[in-house]
Amino acid sequence: MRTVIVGDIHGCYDELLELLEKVELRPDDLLIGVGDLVDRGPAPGEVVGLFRERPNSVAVMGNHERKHVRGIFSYAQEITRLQLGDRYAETVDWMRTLPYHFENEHVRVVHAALIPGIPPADQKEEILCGSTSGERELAALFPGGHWHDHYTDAKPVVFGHHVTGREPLIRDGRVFGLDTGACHGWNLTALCVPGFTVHSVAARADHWSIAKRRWQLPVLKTKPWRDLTWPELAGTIERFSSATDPATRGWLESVEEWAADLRASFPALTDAAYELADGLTADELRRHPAAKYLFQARDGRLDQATLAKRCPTPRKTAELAAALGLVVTEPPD
Ligand SMILES: [Mn+2]
Repeated sequence: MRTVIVGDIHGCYDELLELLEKVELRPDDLLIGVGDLVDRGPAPGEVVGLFRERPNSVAVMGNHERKHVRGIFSYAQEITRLQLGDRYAETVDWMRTLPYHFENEHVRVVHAALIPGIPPADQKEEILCGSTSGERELAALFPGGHWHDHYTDAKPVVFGHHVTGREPLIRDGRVFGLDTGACHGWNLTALCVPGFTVHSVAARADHWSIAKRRWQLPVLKTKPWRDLTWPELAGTIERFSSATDPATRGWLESVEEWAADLRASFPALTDAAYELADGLTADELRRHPAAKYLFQARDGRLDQATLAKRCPTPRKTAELAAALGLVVTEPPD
């Protein structure tokens, strides 16, 4: 029985299958993923499925899993959420159960790092998995160097997290960095112990570059456009302004137009409020859904600036417009 440890897989399922074939993985071999099973690559669900369904398999918590567990959504996590669809919530529940380190008689495995000389069980999760705060702490502890430069514990340590290049980082037969950038089109690497042999397969594509383009429009469509404030809305459009795909560009332009139309409706809304306030009795004003604006209009105190302040989002603007009996444009589908 061997222990087969695989570096950051990041949804590269075809490469994982090829690698496991190459090492001739047997059912009684223990398979360990160093973490970052998901994000950036094409098939996170399949990778997770393999680790969950195969007996003798362990996945260590990576900083990418931890982001999902903590609900921290950057673009890569938004893509994974869409890729997993209905299975997303349940997959994240599984991620919650992942250990932050693994150890047997041959090796210890962590996703990102550990402080030499301290047992993994006594270390901070942030450091083990390489979260942003853990990285900061490590950088302060080892300025200008790496934690593993100082690793002299007897038991070999295996990790991923930092891409070491196309080749793994191997030092003194005791330090094994296995992230060889599979999701960036480089290699997926495994270490087999107790022989400590290293095996790699070439990635089939620069998966992350492809995913970034391919999922742009679907991710954009999941943004809560109606509930973003005007500055947030402009900022979101700005963040995607380098999109080159014509469908994405076209869609962003129609969102921009929709937002501009809504904001251009403030004078018309103000006018409508004055007109309505003129024709209604005090009692009717009180019962009106736009009562507070109508009372201000009746007293001549409603101006566009006040109205704009009360309409910080598209939804608020559309709701007021509807209350005042005006039709405003709908956002693009
Ligand atoms: Mn990674």
